[in-house]
Amino acid sequence: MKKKITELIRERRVYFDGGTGSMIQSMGLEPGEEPALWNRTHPDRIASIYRQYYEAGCDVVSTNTFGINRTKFEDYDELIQDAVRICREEADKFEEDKYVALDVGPLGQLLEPLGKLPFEEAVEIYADTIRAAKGAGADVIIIETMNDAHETKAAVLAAKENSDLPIIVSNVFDSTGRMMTGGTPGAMAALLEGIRVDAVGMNCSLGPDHMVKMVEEYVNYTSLPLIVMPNAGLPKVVDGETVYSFGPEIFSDYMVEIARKGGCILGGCCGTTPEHIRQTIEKTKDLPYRLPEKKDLTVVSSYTHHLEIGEDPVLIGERINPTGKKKLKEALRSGDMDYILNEGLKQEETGAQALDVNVGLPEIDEPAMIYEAVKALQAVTDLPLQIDTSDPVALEKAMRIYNGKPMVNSVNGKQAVMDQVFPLVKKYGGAVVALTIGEEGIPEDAAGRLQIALHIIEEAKKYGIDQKDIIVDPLAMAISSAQDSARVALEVIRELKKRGIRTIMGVSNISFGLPKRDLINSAFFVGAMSAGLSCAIMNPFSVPMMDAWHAFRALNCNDANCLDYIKYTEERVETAASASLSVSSSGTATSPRGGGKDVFPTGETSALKQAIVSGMTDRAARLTKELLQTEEPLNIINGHIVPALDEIGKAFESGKVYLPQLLMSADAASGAFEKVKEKLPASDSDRGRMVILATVRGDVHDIGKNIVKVLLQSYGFYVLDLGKDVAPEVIRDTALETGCKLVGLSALMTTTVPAMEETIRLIRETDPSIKVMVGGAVLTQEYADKIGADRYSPDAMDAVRYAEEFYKKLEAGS
Ligand code: B1M
Repeated sequence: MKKKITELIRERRVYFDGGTGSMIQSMGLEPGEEPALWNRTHPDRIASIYRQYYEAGCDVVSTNTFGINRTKFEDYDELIQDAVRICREEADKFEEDKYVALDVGPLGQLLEPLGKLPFEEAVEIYADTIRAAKGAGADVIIIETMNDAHETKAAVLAAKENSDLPIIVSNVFDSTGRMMTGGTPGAMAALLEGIRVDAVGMNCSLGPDHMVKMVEEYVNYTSLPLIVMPNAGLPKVVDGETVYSFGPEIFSDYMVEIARKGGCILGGCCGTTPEHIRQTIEKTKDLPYRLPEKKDLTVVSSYTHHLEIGEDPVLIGERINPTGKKKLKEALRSGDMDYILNEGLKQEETGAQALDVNVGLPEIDEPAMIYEAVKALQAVTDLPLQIDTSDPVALEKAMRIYNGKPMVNSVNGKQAVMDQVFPLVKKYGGAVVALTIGEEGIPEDAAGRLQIALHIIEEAKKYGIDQKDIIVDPLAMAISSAQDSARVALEVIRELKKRGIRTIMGVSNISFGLPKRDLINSAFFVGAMSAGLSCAIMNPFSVPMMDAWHAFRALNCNDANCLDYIKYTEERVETAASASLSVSSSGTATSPRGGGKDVFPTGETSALKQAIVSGMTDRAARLTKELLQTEEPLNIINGHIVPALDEIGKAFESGKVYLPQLLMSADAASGAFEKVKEKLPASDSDRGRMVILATVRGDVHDIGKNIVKVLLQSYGFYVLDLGKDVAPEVIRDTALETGCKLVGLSALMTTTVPAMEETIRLIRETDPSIKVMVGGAVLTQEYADKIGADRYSPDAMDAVRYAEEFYKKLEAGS
């Protein structure tokens, strides 16, 4: 009987096929022709590609369905059925067991907040794809070439909810080791193992040489079989033909290295052929085979990174929790998301490594609010989130939209609660906070609490949830009412530590009802860390608590060479010099890094800049409105908006922030600019003084061009804005058709300046009397001269000056 593919992978190395798209191209795909349509128009050729791969020795061949979904093809379902059916027919012609993988690729649209596609709509589109393949004969689903964590999660959820087939997921990492939206192998391993797929790995983008290193990294994190399908190197165009740098021999030599380092499922991507795979199989099939060892790592993740909960105590910011916080309660009631985001960002700034998110108030719709809060927070911070709710509906909503593997707060030893929470953890993945509360309440002694913890762990196993994903809270009860409660909690931590069980505790509760609470809290915190506490839910604005944490880490060898400690003390002294540190009896204090006070206080000159850098669109718009009462519109552009974008641009360049943050900042800058625009003097435009503006081909940066446009308009020019990514021919033709004699071009990337040069050349060839002014961050006077521009404008005001000069001369007839 044919084995399930998952069984086969457990036994031996399994081989996938190589490039399908590049094979189709080599078989005569016309420029502009859709490869997907070949399932109908050239089924024989598609069958031949499948056959060649099976003959080369592949166990599994992926269907020609990579780009098919309902947003691209009306008859997507028929195209998918055809592709799978043809592959099945070819597979069944072989005596050995051959497998068919339904190939699912990215949708080609960015998900919210980066783009416009809502997460649930993405799930639905993928669900239609999965359903369309039903009954056609696929054995496994491969979700591949995914470069965004959130989209990957949408595809996996759709697959799980609409099919029982095994799921393999392959992401695309670039040469910096990250996905387009910033995710690392560690982040993807956490997310995908949490959500329980059957194999993980990488394909495309890099050649096998680069992938060797990525394999080394990935095997450190995953316990699942690793799939590796590199390109045949980078493509080059030689004599009009696309050529890849690695032929079958070199490619397969690298694949030997990949197999030795832990590749369990091997195949190829763009540019690889049946011969690449045949040689790979020949050279690797007899190499020793082993699955990655099971990792006992407790991890949670965000869309960019994973956070390990183990020997180095982790700080979880407790401030997004309305208990005892009047302002947060008000914000929740009025739906003031900015306030919540600000609390999150301040805690991040102060050193929190994850954020607890609790928005429960009796009078609000908690499921709706937690969904919005998680969505908004993960748009501005990449700290992992701890979803804190006792409402299972709210929990599911938040876990579903969360872009990573969350920490879930909480479950307890009551059967009804475990029955609600564990199925959700099994489905969406998560590390669960297990409170030591049983059917009879909280045992007073350590033995009772330990027993509950062990019972929760046993019960979780029934759902396939490992001990590593249970983090036990021994519960810190106030010593003012039960004095030995600190001692009991520490004993539970020590007992759990002996058994290799991770622990978590809300530390501050211990001092409830006592004065100078931070004194008690920080002493208790040190005691708990010494007993082995893995993570603390605490107030990162409390200086004594942060002091205790830094000092403990230095003493406990968690902080190599005490470098974090030294940096912390330097910053602490600096801040203390400018603002005296005070510890209030409520336990909050001004933090050395600015926490405890609003880091973006309204009215401060840096507030708008900070809001843009943090990607807070509503806040940026509001602050701009306020600033406009005291500052000139142009000052706001040059003094706040542009510097903020420069700062985020630098952070992006140095790899400190990733594309999502860049996009959020761009959005916030555009929001701020919209407000500025309202205040710029409106002027009757004069069609006789026309300027054509465009961002050149290949470049989507249009914030600067839009500023130039509005400023020109406010000076009375009529602007014909052709938008962004505009082809040279379109710009030239528009100038000719309208008779406009002044064209403005914007380009922000070194890679798009050649398109600017080409546009100028086309315009010159057709009408040398047309003047072209150019601008954009990458340009210089020298560059502008080199590409033949008439004017280089370093800023928008200069563009206005040049347009004025130009029309003055034109009108004077010179
Ligand atoms: Co990107 N981006 N970006 N980006 N982005 C830059 C330009 C970059 C320098 C960041 C970096 O790495 N440091 C870098 C280019 C590197 C290079 O080529 N040397 C870069 C990159 C690499 C990329 C992507 C490739 C990232 C990726 O996907 N991996 C990608 C490219 C997409 C594409 O275009 N094909 C990308 C995408 C994006 C976003 C979509 C996220 C977003 C753009 C949103 C939008 O514009 N709608 C974005 C942003 C915001 C930036 C930065 C941070 C800011 C750009 C900006 O708006 N500045 C930028 C870093 C930086 O510039 N510091 C960066 C503010 C704006 C007012 O300035 O446009 O210069 P500027 O305009 C000024 C003047 O130059 C002048 O007047 C304006 C006002 O004073 N001016 C003119 C401009 N045009 C003029 C025309 C004139 C006259 C004056 O006459 C006609």
